[in-house]
Order: sequence, then structure tokens, then C-alpha cells
Amino acid sequence: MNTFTKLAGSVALLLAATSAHAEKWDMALAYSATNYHSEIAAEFAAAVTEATGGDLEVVTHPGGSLFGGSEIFGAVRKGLAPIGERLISALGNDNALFEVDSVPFLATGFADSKKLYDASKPALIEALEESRLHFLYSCPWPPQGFYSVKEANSLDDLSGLKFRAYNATTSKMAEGLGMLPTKIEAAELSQAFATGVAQSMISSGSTGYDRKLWEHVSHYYDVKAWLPRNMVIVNGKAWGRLSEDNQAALTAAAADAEAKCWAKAEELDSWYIEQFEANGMKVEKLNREMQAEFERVGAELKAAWLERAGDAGAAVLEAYGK
Ligand code: PCA
Repeated sequence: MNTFTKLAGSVALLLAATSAHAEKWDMALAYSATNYHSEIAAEFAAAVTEATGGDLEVVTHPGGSLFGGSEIFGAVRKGLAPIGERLISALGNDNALFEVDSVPFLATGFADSKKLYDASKPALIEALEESRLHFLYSCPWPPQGFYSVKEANSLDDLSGLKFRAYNATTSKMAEGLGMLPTKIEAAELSQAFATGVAQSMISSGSTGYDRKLWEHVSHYYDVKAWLPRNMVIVNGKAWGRLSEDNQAALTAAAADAEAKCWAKAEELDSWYIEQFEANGMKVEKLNREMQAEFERVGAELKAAWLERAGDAGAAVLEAYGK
């Protein structure tokens, strides 16, 4: 055997060894490819692929193309997708603690939202572990406002409006304000507003911008009701199969993605709302009467949440300090 053949042989062996371990993870995302959550998830995926030298390749599938938003949590839990991102507060049926970020008017700005995240993170991680899921990172949506096809000066204006909900809290807010909620994923939003299935919603400027809601909706009220968060989770078995080095690479990339994503959400918050004005939407604050109505329903929902979340919920609020 000459030197060249020997070398070629060992390269082939090396490649075989690498490919025996190399793994590809499809990452399920619910939101548009151009949304900052998805863009940062794509950067996170590329960073993991690079840090592991391709040993673990992560490929993102945005816009609900692998699993729709409402399917992602179950798909990752069952291992149908090894990794995915989900809006945490839509999972309140599994555990009331998942709804803490959407308790109305509890945290209404980025600094408080971060404090609430820090206070609730240990309980979140524990709840996920019970479902054999490994937590990687979590990132907020900007403060939630109210979209309507007509002005909202009184409860009469809202009465009977069809409302697009994304979790139980938004459904109950709508009911408390006299509207008619239906759950619709962000990927189906433009269609829902175009066909009149939805006439109002609570969401951030981010989702209204992604879905060009100015084509259908005339008013945006900057309520700042709460900042819901997405989280990126890994199937427990898939996590357990990884080498320690690959786990460390994922953990490091996740910390990086989380920091970038929080900064991006805050940076884009007012920009999104400027785009509404530029596209002819009316951007306002709620009047005093309506603000009081939102707060009235919000307080009822907070009390109901505290009851459901019990001691664990009270402990999170105590750690949060409010
Ligand atoms: N956008 C997501 C959740 C909260 C938000 O701001 C949505 O509307 O589906």
C-alpha cells in the first residue's frame, strides 16, 4: 500500500465514522420565515451545524410547513420532530404555569417581561421535564395591542365582533369584552381577516406586520396588555442521544439566540407600529372607558389564573415581586 492509498483509506474511514454519528434535525417553526423569531432560529440552527462540524445539522421549517403551530408541542413531545418552537401560553391546558406570561397587565414592558421570565424559568423547565422535553431558549413578542376593523370607543363598538384568539387568555378577554373568539394560527391570519372570519384580535405589531393586516384592519390600539413568549424545546430522547459536546454546542447557541432575540424584539417594537401608520392604519391608545374595561376583564382573568396555578403560580409571582 503506498502512502496515497493509506491516506485515502483513512479519510474514507474518518468520513464513515462521521456520517455514522451525523444527525439531521428538522426544526418546526410556526411563524413566517421573515419574522425575527424564525430568522434567529435559522441563525441558531446554522450556529449549531457549524459548532458541531456538521455532526448535528439543524434545519428550520418556518411558517408551519413541517407542523402547524397548534401541533408543534405534541410533535416534539412524541419525537415526530426532534426540535421545535411554540407559543408557551397556548399550552395552558397542560399546565397553568405556561400561561404566566399572558396574565393581563402583569408585565407590560420588556424589563418586567424579562423579570417575569427569570422568576418563572425554573418552574417552566421543570414542567417541560415532566413531559420529557428539554428547554433551550425563550423569546418574547412585543407588547400586545388590540386590532379592530372599526373604532373601539365603547363596549357597544366591540359587541359581536369576530375575534381571532391564539390562546385561552385571548379567548377569555374577547368574551369578557363581548366579542366572539375563534382560535386561528398566525399562518392563517391574512385569510381569516380577508374573509371576515376575524374582525379583531389581540397581538403584537409584529404579527400584524407579517400578515399585512392594514389591508383588512383600520385600527390598532397600543394596549401593552402583556408580552407572550415562544420557547424552543427538544424531545427528551433526542436530547439524551446527543454527545456531551453536541449538547454543549446547542446550549451555547441557545443562550446566544435568546439574547439576540430579546434585543431584536425590543428594537423592532416601535418600528412595526410605525409601519402601520405608514400604511394608513389609525394607531391610538384606548380611551379611559375602554382601558378600564380591558383592565376589568384582565383582573378577572388574573384572579382565575391564580386559582388554577395554585401555590406554584403564587410562588412565581412572589419571585417576580409583584
Ligand atoms: N404574535 C403571535 C403570538 C403573540 C404575537 O404577538 C400570534 O399572534 O400568533
